[in-house]
Amino acid sequence: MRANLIAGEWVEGAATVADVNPSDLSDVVEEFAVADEAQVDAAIEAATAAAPGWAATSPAERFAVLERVGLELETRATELGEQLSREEGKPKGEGVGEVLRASQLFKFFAGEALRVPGEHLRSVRPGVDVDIVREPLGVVGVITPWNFPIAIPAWKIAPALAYGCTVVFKPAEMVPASAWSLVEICARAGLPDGVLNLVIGPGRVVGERMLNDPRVRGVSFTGSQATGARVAQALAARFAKAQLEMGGKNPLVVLDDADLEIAVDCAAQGAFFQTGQRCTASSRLIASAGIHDRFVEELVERMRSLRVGHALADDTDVGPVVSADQLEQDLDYLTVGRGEGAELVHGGARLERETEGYFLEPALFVGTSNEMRVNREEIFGPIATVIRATDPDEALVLANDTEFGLSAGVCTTSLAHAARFRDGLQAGIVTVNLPTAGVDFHVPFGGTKASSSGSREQGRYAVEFFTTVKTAYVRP
Ligand code: UN1
Repeated sequence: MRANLIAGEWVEGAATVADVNPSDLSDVVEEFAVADEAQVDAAIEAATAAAPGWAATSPAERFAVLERVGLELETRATELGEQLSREEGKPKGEGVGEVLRASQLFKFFAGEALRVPGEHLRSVRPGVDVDIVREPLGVVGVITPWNFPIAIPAWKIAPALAYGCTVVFKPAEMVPASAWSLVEICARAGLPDGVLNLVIGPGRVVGERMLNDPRVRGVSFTGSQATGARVAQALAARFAKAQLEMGGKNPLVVLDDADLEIAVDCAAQGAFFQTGQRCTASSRLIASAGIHDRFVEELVERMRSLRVGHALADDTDVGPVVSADQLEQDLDYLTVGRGEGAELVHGGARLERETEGYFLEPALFVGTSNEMRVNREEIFGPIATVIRATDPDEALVLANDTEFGLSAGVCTTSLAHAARFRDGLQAGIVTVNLPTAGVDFHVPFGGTKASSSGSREQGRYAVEFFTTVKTAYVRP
């Protein structure tokens, strides 16, 4: 049993939660302590008590701690990557890659701790100076989803610590092992007690407590739209800051002049890798009339070659769906799509493997219209749709006809089309001849419309959320 970290102490809970391997339901990764309300309060209390001390540390001290975390993550990438794949189900290579990304995030924000921005101006009043400084927000809540068990915690916790905030961290209960390992590494890297607290438990207990406590000055959340709305409401009611990353229904437009191989590669990776369980997944493939049939044919060919299996097997391209609930949701959408008249040209079958797991064959619907539910709602599984567009103009209209705006891509060899779609796509992230998913660690991440709310995550833009601005007028 692995415990929660509160005020520098590893504390057990009244209950535990089992971390089960979705590739092999007989394999329990570990049991984890579940925090109750009093423990969440204690974690908030500890983060509050630790806040002034941590805010007062020098940039060099914060740099040193974050860099140590980054280095240990890098050294242990294989071990932690396999643990991640075991608990979440993404193939080993992607698990290891994700741990390396977490390492890079910590190293990046180690550097950012050294260059917290500020400004010095002369006042409009003679003899007065103006200093504009950024101060830590204070205690922040970090609520993370199950699909990136270490990278998303890293990209919230690393900037929080770099900019001098203290943290109460609630990871997804389905994948606590990666979160626990990250916190354990941080604790050993020299963080003072209470600066980072881990409270594993359900949203209705742990999350709610954090949302309603006035000492928590902001919450950075990635997860579903419904929960995001709840977070936003609770925080708005007490004027605390919210940073929300939610769903996507990301279009990938394939124009007649696209390089077919690149387009198929982008679609297969973007739609099906990591079992389609990414908010940046290319779930709506919009192909213009002149390339549509060839694109579908080649994509189906590629799908046939994808090996679905145990996340830790060497030859697996696509791992299992994360849970029984998620699998049920995916299967429901397959039924919904068929009912709406979409044609399933490949996949959608539950697959038997040596171990009992949630294996689902990647599925492709064609002949879909943008009005169908399978084109409006985020499925979050290995299911993509194809919409036929008459020309680039219609493709752009279809791409933008969605409530979401996280990521959007276009495949084209025309510079003019590339420029037009880069400017015209309504999304926080736009890609040209690249998958809509799989982003860099040193530049901003986030969306428009109903995908995101609050300031951007990652890169130097992360400073906006984790700090407040103080304007000091000084007459020497
Ligand atoms: C990526 O595509 O590399 O939950 C990152 C998600 C996103 C992260 C995607 N917040 O899928």
